[in-house]
Formats: sequence, C-alpha cells, structure tokens
Amino acid sequence: MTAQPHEAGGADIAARIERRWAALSFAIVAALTALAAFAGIQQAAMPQAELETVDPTTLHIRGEFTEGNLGSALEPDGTVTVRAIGQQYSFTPQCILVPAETPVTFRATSADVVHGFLIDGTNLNAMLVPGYIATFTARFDAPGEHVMGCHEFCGVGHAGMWARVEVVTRQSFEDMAKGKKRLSCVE
Ligand SMILES: [Cu+2]
Repeated sequence: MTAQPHEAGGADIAARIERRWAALSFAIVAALTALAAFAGIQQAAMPQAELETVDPTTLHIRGEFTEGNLGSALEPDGTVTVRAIGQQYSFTPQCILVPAETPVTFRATSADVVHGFLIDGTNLNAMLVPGYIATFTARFDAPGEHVMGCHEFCGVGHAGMWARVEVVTRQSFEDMAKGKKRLSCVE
C-alpha cells in the first residue's frame, strides 16, 4: 500500500516531534544524573562542618549529657540550649521547656540505638545516632504544646516512645530560670 503524500508528511512531523521529546527526556535524565553525581561528590569531599562525637556508654557518667545537665539552659547571650537524650524507650527529659520567640539550640544524642526526634507541628526532625551529637536550632513562634515522638523504629517499645515540648512565653521562662541551672517541665 502506498501512503498518500499528505499522510507521509504527517508521519514525518510526528516522528520529528517524537525525536525532540526523546532528546529532551534524555537531556533531563542527563542533567539529573549530573546533579546527583555533583551533590554526592561534593558531600563526600566536604563533610559536615562540625561532626561531634560522644561515647554512648559513658553518657550518664561524664560529659555534656549527664542527668544534671539535661534540660533547658538560659545562656548568657539570651538564647536557650536544650540537651536531651533518647534511649529505649523514652526521652530524657520527658517534657522539654522552651521559651517562645527565642533562638533555641537542641543538642541531643542516643544512649543505645538509633532514635528519631520529631517535634509535631514544626519542621524539626532529627535522628539520634549513638556516638554522635545531633545539633539543630529552632525558634518557636507562640506558646503551646507539641508532642514529640520517636519516628525511628527502635525496638518493641518504640510505639510508646513519646515526650512533650512545652513552649511558654519568654517572660515566664525567664522567671522560671531564676536561680536554676537547668529547666524542664517534668513534674
Ligand atoms: Cu526510639
């Protein structure tokens, strides 16, 4: 069967468009591959600026994460540092107290296995890896309460691993901080 002239023209145009689309999709795949390769190589060449390690077996005996040093500390510059640990199957402190409208630095680690550290209603989401200190900063806009769950399966008691973050006004936090080295809302 012989194709009519106008039909052949239509097929040519369709083939050309199809080749263009194919070329475009190859270009997109190539660009994504190049991006992934660059990001991977760059990350391997430039690791995290600060990688802090800690011995998970001696957390309770010495260093930054001893029990008396956990909780929220009001720093001389007015910011707040929160130190916490995760262990099977709880967080210490169970209730973290922070002021609103204040830069808060979290420093946390795990005493045993990998745990998650997720503060509901915020974009704060970290992993607590034994041997390493997870550090991140946050700012809570308004007083309120957030639940904080472990989102990394850590064993049979994982589902019960919850804590709370209580955000109070800057003023009441300062009042509570008077004469106290560390604060928490654990009753
Ligand atoms: Cu856990």
